[in-house]
Amino acid sequence: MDFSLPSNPQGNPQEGRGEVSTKEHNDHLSSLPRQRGLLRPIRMYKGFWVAESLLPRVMDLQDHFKPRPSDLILVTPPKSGTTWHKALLFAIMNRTNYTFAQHPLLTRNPHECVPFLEVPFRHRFPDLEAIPPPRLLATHLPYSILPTSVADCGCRLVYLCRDPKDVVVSLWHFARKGRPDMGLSEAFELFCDGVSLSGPIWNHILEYWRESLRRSEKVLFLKYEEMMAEPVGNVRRLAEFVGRPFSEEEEKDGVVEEIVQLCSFEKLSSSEVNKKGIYEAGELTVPHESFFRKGQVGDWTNHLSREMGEKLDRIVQEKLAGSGPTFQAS
Ligand code: PAP
Repeated sequence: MDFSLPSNPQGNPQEGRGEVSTKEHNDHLSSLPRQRGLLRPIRMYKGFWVAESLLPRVMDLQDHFKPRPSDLILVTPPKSGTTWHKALLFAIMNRTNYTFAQHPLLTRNPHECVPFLEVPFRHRFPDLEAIPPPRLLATHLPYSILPTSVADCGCRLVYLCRDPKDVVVSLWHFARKGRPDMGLSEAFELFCDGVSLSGPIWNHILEYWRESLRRSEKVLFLKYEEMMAEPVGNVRRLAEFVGRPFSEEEEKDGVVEEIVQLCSFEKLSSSEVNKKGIYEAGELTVPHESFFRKGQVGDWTNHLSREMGEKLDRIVQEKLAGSGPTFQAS
């Protein structure tokens, strides 16, 4: 994602535009409901909470982003396995370009390999136009905030979500490094009220769930829990979906297992770059190690009471109105 690095695995795009400050946008922005947010101030935009500092970029994307049919976009609510799936998709898409012994993922954080549409990296927005096809991109944006051109152009979306109980716990651990005053119960109540980055999470999930039913050949809906339970089978599924199925020879050579291993929590979290590196996303400076906490299903039971778990389950089930995905009880 560092587009100033000449050895960027996705090309060498120059500094992006991304600084739209038209009066119209600014007036609109300052009229939107505002909250302090867990990590940084957020505003309610088209029914979702978006980081205030990213809104000009989001509006700019809506007006100017030019998706290509060959694009592949990973979409996640924050803390649902983005870093892991950036790594998996990058490894799948680039498997003929690198050996596993000398792979970019051994020396770069996955966020450096796959840019977010809306998040700056080292104070710049990516110049999306300069990335050669097929572009591998990522976003936390809800479907209704994505530029409509994304659906029209027919590019593929991989959507990944996670049990909201584990999401809120992961989010709180991440956020409290910057906001030590934020208690878990306060973060939990805000989350239950729908107040979280790209939230309400249930609407985020529901929008992509519906789209995956409507356009299953273009929108793949995945859950963190099923990826954890069966990574090899699901990496095959991902490769097929993105139009790069594994050949018989690759299967024989164990390429699928190599990818799973390369992107595993243990492997990624133990690399030097992920133990020591820093991720700079505009006003946020985050140690890479913060993206690798526990990587487990059901860790919420160590932090939330049973009543809290039941409350969030009830809210999510009700909001998904019986028509969306379910999350395993743990
Ligand atoms: P982001 O939204 O800030 O990019 P994201 O990568 O989506 O964060 O989520 C981080 C979670 O994924 C962490 O979960 P935890 O707090 O419950 O532990 C992190 O540990 C987990 N994670 C990171 N890498 C992997 C991996 N390779 N396999 C499984 N889980 C992982």
